[in-house]
Amino acid sequence: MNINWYPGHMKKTKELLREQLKLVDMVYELLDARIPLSSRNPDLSQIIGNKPKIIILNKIDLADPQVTSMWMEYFEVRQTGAVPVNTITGSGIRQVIRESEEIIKVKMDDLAKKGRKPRPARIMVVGIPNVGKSSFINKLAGRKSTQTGARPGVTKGKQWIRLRKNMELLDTPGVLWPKIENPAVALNLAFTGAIKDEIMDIETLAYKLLEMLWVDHREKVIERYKVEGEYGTIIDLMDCIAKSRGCILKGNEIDYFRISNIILDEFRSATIGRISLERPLNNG
Ligand SMILES: Nc1nc2c(ncn2[C@@H]2O[C@H](COP(=O)(O)OP(=O)(O)O)[C@@H](O)[C@H]2O)c(=O)[nH]1
Ligand SMILES: [Mg+2]
Repeated sequence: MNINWYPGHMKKTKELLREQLKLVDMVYELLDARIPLSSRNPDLSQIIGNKPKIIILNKIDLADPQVTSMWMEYFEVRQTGAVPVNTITGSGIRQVIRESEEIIKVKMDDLAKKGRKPRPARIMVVGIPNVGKSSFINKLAGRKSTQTGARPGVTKGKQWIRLRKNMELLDTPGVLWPKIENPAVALNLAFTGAIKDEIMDIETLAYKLLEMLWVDHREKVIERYKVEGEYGTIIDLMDCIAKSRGCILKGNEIDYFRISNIILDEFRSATIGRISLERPLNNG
């Protein structure tokens, strides 16, 4: 599982993030609700130091609601508030704003005590590619947002989005690369589409996905693809699904490429069902 971009980008990205983070008072860390640990960059806490942070569990519409509740508890126990969000519908956004206001108030009271003038709190969104940073920023900013442009005392060229009177968002989201030395993590990221088919070819990936689904979510596979409960091999199962979907080439060959794409797409869009790939208990 060689990923070419990983080692080269890692250091540069970290440095850039460190620079950007100097400008902000608070961080929104976006995680994929289906894989909160795999989508988390373990270096982040070291990079952001003691800045306040709100964890956003995004794409809850794709995750198993029961498992998401377990994750909420997991983060609560660890004293980091997490807010479940769907950035497509905007569900959870109001809670994010409410919790941010509380953190901002503490920060601004602190500044006031030091005799400093009040100013809007500056916030940055961080997360791995495809976790929903841009969608989140759009939903948070809404239509009323304005580009405030570069401000005095702040690095030139940085764009700030005014969210409300006391909040500004750095409009370049901080991109984190996931840690993917662990093959299970790499698979979770590939299954959910966080890393685009870079770790293996699409057919192997779909095979691995189907294998996992057959073990952990068999009833959903049976329901979706109207297959039997028993198969000799995963390939037999895949062939059966391919035939029922008309993925057949000339000469009666199975079109593995097409059926692989179908299975991956239907998993990623939760058409097969709302499935969480990580649970707090299994992952510690
Ligand atoms: N189902 C679902 N899809 C989402 C959600 N948030 C983002 N997406 C989708 O995930 C993909 C990546 O989103 P984007 O905002 O570009 O992610 P970024 O790379 O972190 O900026 C897009 O296709 C979004 O429509 C969500 O809450 N639910
Ligand atoms: Mg983006």
